[in-house]
Amino acid sequence: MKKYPETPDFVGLNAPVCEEYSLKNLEVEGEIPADVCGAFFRAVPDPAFPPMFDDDTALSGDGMVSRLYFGADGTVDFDIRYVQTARHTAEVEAGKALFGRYRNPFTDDPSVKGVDRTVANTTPVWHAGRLLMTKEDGRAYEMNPHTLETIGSYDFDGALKSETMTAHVRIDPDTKEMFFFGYEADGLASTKVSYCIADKDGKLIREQWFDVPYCSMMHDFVMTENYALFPVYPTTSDLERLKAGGDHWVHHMDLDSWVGIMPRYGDVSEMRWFRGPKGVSTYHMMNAFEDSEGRVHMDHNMSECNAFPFIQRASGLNVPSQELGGGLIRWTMDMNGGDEKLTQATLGPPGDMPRVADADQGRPYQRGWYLSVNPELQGPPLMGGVVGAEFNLLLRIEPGSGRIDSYAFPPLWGIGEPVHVPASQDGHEGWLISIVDQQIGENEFAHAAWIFDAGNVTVGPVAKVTIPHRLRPQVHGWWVPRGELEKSKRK
Ligand code: V55
Ligand code: FE
Repeated sequence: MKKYPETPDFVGLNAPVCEEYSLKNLEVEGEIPADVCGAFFRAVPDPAFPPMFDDDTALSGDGMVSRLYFGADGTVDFDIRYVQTARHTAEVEAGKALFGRYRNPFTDDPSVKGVDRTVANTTPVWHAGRLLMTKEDGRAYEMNPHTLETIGSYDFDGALKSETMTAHVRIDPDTKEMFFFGYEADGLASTKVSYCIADKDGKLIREQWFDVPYCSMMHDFVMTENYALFPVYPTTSDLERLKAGGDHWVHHMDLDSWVGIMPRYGDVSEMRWFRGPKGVSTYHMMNAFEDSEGRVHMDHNMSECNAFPFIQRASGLNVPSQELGGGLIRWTMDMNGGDEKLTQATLGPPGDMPRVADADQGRPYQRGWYLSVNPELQGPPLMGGVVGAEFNLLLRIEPGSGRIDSYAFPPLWGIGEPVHVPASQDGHEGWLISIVDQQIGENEFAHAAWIFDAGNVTVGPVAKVTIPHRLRPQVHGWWVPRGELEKSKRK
């Protein structure tokens, strides 16, 4: 039997768990706020079989959907199930891995040629009463949000032409439309990007395609009230390299970054391109908005180089995470001006996993939250997650005033991306829920869900829910209030 490699992607906190299970009535310390009633869905990559190649990345792990359910009676339950992707199903039948390198089908076992190879492991997206497990290299899988059973690959009732769909959709808080895109829309290393709008009922009402300056790993995008923004960073693909069995992505320090901006209900021919700095890399945008002078501001967790060790290796780069630089960066683009210039300002320290309240999407906003690394940590961080070490600092930032509040974790602790739960009380900033991991022995870990008052993170959690089982680190999550879940199309 092949074994999992002894690499950071597969050991310690990242050791595969490979188990579907349910836990009822979890132990709660403190008081769960009444607003916290509903489901915290999480996407967890967990490779069901040792990979074909020992240098594989945690990003290729089979998607699992997990749900932490906060009931109206104060009980908390936990469930986790594999997404039954075509890929997972084929590998279960064979009893071994059949798909090769990250996003390179030319390295697959010939028996699975043509089989959908997405692992649906990045974000559980909730829209129009549907739960979709997404990954940017393919189409989403629809899940039953009550049973966590897989319904199947999702193409918007046959309407979607794009072969891919981002894991980072944007939902307008007023119209409830879902805006999304897909890069490599018609195949590997392509410069074609789809831009799509689904109405509040989930019907695909618009799909247009455009070309980007080069094929880029476009992980996220962002909307304002009037515009769609498509940031492009210089991590690029190449079909010949893929055919030769090479890496999907190489990062280029000497290549420009770009932001394409078009009216959100406009035509792709109206796209305007703004040129950003060379060599920079961003996975997630916190938000974007317009001001009264016709400028568009985009706040994003930028670094000076691609943060993923496996992409750096493929690019002949070796920049340790503490030297990645960047920060929470604001790029400002003047829609009245005629040139391609943008200006850059720093709002906060480096970090990732940004959040704003759903109601603030695309609007001027007073506060946001993201994760960072505690510069004063007197000991080792917790190794694990997709970039090597977990974050250990929760930040609340007021981009207007520059005020930053934080909650720091001790050595050997880590925190996953929070979801934001709105408050019913006027003026209250709501709540944040995150999975918190702690290393308690050589190969032993403890896990809990912590609930913070979003407006007062410095005092620490108001409640902790113990999860008495090994958890592999999640990528992204989504909060679905109970009322929304009940309205779901699937029972
Ligand atoms: C990311 C995650 C992915 C991926 C590409 O967080 C980028 C960034 C979990 O999979 O395939
Ligand atoms: Fe992401």
